[in-house]
Amino acid sequence: MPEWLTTDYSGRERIQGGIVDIGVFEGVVLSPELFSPANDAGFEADQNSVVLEWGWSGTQPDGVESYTLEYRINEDDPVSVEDPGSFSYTLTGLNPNSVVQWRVAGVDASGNQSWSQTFYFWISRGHPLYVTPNGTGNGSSWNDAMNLQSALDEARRGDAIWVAAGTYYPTNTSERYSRFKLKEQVKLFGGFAGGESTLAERNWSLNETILSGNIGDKESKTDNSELVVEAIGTSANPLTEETVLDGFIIEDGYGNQTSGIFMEDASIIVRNVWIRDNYSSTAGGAVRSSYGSNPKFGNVLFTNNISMDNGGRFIYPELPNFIIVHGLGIMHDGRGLLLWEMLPLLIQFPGIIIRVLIVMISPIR
Ligand SMILES: [Ca+2]
Repeated sequence: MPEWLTTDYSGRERIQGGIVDIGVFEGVVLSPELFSPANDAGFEADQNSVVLEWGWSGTQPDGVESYTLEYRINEDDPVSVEDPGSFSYTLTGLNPNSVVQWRVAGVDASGNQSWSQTFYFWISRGHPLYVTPNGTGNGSSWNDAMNLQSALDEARRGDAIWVAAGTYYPTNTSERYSRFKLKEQVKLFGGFAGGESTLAERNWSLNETILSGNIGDKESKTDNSELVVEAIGTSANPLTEETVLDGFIIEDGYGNQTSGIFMEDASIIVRNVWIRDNYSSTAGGAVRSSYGSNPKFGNVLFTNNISMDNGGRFIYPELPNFIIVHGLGIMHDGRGLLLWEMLPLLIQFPGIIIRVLIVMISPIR
C-alpha cells in the first residue's frame, strides 16, 4: 500500500486487525449504538441523574478496546469521559431546563475513536413560561411575566407557555414578515386571567387572548403581517402533536398565501381556537396544511376569512370538532379554507359537523 493511502479520510489507520476495508472510512463498524434514553426523550424537572446506555445489536467487534463518552449540557463546552465503562454511565448533577447531547465512541488499540450518532434528551423547566402583553420579566411567574416573542425564543422542548388575556402582535415594527413561530414540543396556552396556578383554572373563552397580525396602522389591514402563526418543521424533524396551540384568537393576517396559520412538516394540535378576519390574495385565507403535515384541529371556529383564490388547504387532518361560519372564497369554493381533500370525510361523517355546531358555539361566544 502506498504511504499516501495508509490512512482513511478521517486519518484512521487503513490496516486494522490485518484488514483493509478500502472504503472512505476504515472500521466504521466500531461505532456503538446508543440504546437509552431514546433520542429526544424528556424527563421531569426533578430528574437529576440519567443512566446512559449503549452497546451492540450483535456481538461486540473484536477491534473495540474501550469507549469514550462525550456529552454536552446546553451551550456548555462538551465533556469527554475516557473509558466510562462498558455499556452504561450515570450522568449526575443535572438541573431543570437542560438539554443534553451525548454520543459514544468505540476506541481501538491505536486509540482511534469511532463515534456513534448523537442523541439528546431534555430535563423540563419545571414551570411554564408566563406571558403578559407588557411583560418584561424572565417568565418564571405571573409577577415576573415576559412578552410572547421572548417566551417563544426562550422555550425549549417540553416547555409550556401560559399567555394572559390581551392582544399580541408579532412585532412592534412594520415588518410584515414577522409572525409567531411555533416550536417542536412547546405547548402554547392562551386564555389566562393572569393569576392561575393550574391549566384547569383558565377560562379561554372569557379571557380572550388574541394573536393579531394588525401591525402598523391599526386602521389599515393592508400593512398587516402576511402570516400570523407559522408551524414549520423539516421532513427529518417535523413538528408533532407535542406542539400545541390552545386557547387563542388568530386574526388580521393579510397576505398573499395563507395569513392565519401555515403548517409544513407540522402535525400539530390546534384546539379552542377562533380564526377570524384573515385575508389572502391567493390560496389559503385562514389555514394551510402543506406537505408533511397531518394536524389535528379540535373545537376550532373559522369566521370571516377571505381568500381570493383557494381558501386554504387541509390534507387529511383529523377534525373532531370543527366549524366554519361565514367563510368567503371568491374564485373557488374556498370559504377561508379549502376542503377538497376533506370532502369524503365530511360526507362519510356528516353527523360530526352538525353535533359540533350545536355543542361548540356556545363556549366560544
Ligand atoms: Ca395594520
